[in-house]
Amino acid sequence: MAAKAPVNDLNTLSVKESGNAHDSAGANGTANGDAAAEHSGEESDDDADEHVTEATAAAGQGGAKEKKNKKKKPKKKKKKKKKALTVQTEPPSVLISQLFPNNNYPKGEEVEYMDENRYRTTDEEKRHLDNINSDFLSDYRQAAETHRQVRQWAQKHIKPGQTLTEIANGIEDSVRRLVGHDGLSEGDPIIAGMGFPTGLNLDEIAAHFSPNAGNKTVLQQTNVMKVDIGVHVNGRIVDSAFTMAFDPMYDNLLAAVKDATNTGVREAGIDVRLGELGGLIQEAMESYECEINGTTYPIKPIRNICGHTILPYSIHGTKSVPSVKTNDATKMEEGDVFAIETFGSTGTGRVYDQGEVSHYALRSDAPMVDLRLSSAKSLLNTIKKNFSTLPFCRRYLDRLGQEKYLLGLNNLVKSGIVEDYPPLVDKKGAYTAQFEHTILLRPTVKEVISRGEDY
Ligand SMILES: [Co+2]
Repeated sequence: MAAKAPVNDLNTLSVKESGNAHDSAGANGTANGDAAAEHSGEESDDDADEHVTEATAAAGQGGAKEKKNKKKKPKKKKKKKKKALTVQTEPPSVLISQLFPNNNYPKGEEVEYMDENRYRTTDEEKRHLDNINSDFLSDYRQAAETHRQVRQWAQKHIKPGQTLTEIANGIEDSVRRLVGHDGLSEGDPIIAGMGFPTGLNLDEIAAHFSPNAGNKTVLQQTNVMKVDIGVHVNGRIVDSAFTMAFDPMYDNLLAAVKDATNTGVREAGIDVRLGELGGLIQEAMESYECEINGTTYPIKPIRNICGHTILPYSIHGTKSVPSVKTNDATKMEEGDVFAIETFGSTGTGRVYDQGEVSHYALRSDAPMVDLRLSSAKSLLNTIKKNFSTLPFCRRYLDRLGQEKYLLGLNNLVKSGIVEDYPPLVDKKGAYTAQFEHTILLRPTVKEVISRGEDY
């Protein structure tokens, strides 16, 4: 999920003086969800061992069918346990904790630090720091594996002719199944599930669009669609996005942005200055052009959308990663979690708020306001219990059974308690693309937690 540039009119080479963003809110320390950690995998492991039939049935249709065919009544008799599923289904339905028992989730791509930080790979103290963070790492890896499995299924099955609503629901239902939390009972979405609303952004819409109830938009062969998916486990949010196009005419646009994002991921590291990193991203992006319907366009980085740090239960931390060169001398630090995201455009390279809002989030610095409107009061309670400061969308309120909440929601936005995130849009007729990874600046290595075979 994209962060707007910290300064509205972001002219090249002068964002802001560094210094104010130096309080390192390292993501490693502040585990918000210790109590919830017990929920993440253990139950399913138990199921897999002792109540295998239930586990498979719960895991998907395959299991359910098996159960039906076996007519044997005396359950006690069969000592031989039925095998729990060890491969993922299509659509995804098997718990990630069942595919990877004992919290042994696959690592992301580990990259050694360079130069003065090379010592970290083997340093005893740094290795110790790394080891005491095992809950943080396993939550992050579980969220990342969920992200990979769901998005790779999505990449295979999303086709023109589908509605954005069915695409979003397909992705979100899959995420919730794989982490084992349907998010329907009070407080459940906070344990694990969607880290933010699924962005399905077409053409000139760069970010923050997700269909609201009743949206009938159908994906077209000519669309360029950014798919931005957030998965969280105990508040550890993996934020990663890719772009889909069905016409090869857009290939260079996609290649430019993939290269720019990978440049940012590659050059990121402890002590790297954010403004300089922006310069490297810009250089990669601007080395491409793309011919669309007979016109050749230079690919511009969208300069007022940024990458960002991620904190527990909070998608936008205090630091931002520009995709153009700036004077921001703020450094990346040990323990930071960054979403490295870049957007390329055939348009102006600037986005504006436009269209109906779908994304919202409770502000972590929300003021104490005496709410007059009772609907706002009760909605705020629902938001706190189910999302805390995780971004949510109107569909997430709908599925919790909330009705006629718009007045209350707008009241919370006006009171400064909830922030709205309108769609971010370049000029009409422009095409935009996005790629994004989440990286952990561990004490010993950089881990590109969301890296997959696909991107
Ligand atoms: Co993001």
